Amino acid sequence: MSGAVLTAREGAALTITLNRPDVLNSFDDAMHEGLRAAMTEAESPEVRAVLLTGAGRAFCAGQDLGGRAGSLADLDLTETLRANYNPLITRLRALEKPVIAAVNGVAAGAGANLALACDIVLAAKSARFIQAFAKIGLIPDAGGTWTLPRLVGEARAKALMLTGAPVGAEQAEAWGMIWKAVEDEALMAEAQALLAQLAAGPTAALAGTKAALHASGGASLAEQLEREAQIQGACGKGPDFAEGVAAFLEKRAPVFSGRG
Ligand code: T3D
Repeated sequence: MSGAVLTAREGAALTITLNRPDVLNSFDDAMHEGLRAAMTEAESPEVRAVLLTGAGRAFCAGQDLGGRAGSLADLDLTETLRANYNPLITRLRALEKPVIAAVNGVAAGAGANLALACDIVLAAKSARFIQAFAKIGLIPDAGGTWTLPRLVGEARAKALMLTGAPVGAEQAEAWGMIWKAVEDEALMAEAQALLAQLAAGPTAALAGTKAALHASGGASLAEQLEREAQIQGACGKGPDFAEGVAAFLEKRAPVFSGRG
């Protein structure tokens, strides 16, 4: 595992830390390589919930612009996105377990859109989200043009992306862009508690919930009702449904296996 990305397992809970604090955890090749390895670890069946955060004072400042100095004639950003950001966002969203982002500081460019691709976003009150792309002559990437308008509507997404104006965590919460803004000192404890809760959850049902929600945007009500029926059918045959019902009837906390 590259030092640019750290992973730590506690039981079924995996914490992934972006670890280039001197450059605000901006993406270079080592970071992408480390994230590919971390995603492979996240995809293993032993992992049932994932937390993504940043080392130091930032979450992630997007692409490392230091590596973009000088002649850019040979740079093919289409291929860069296809090779790095696109698979990362695709894998993150498709992960069959919940992914929490603990946004501990500024999240800019692809760093902002990486955070927003996670399932539940907690942010320190001092954190900011910045669609920084227009300031350097690029369009938003890492899925931002898809994710942000779905979260906050086209009017806000467009203004944020065309101006590069920062959004503070509390504003982001008020707009429904993130789940919650948390006092800075409380962020990691709250995120770790949520991680532990989700890692002990009915993993297949949580994965099914994600899948159903993700499919809903492009589906009719009839299609979505049928999708719910299919996924619920599978959940109904699994041990976690039996355990959930037994625990309810026995007035105790459920112990989910996460196996279905
Ligand atoms: O090229 C491709 O592959 C295409 C893909 C693009 C995806 C993208 O993400 S494009 C967008 C790239 N990111 C940005 O444009 C953001 C650049 N950074 C900033 O605007 C600011 O740093 C922040 C608003 C994020 C934070 O500001 P502030 O004042 O809190 O910190 P700072 O002083 O600007 O930065 C602290 C250090 O981190 C500084 O280094 P120094 O002076 O201490 O040696 C700064 O240069 C460095 N840093 C911050 N962001 C980046 C970075 N170094 C390299 N790349 C960065 N993105």
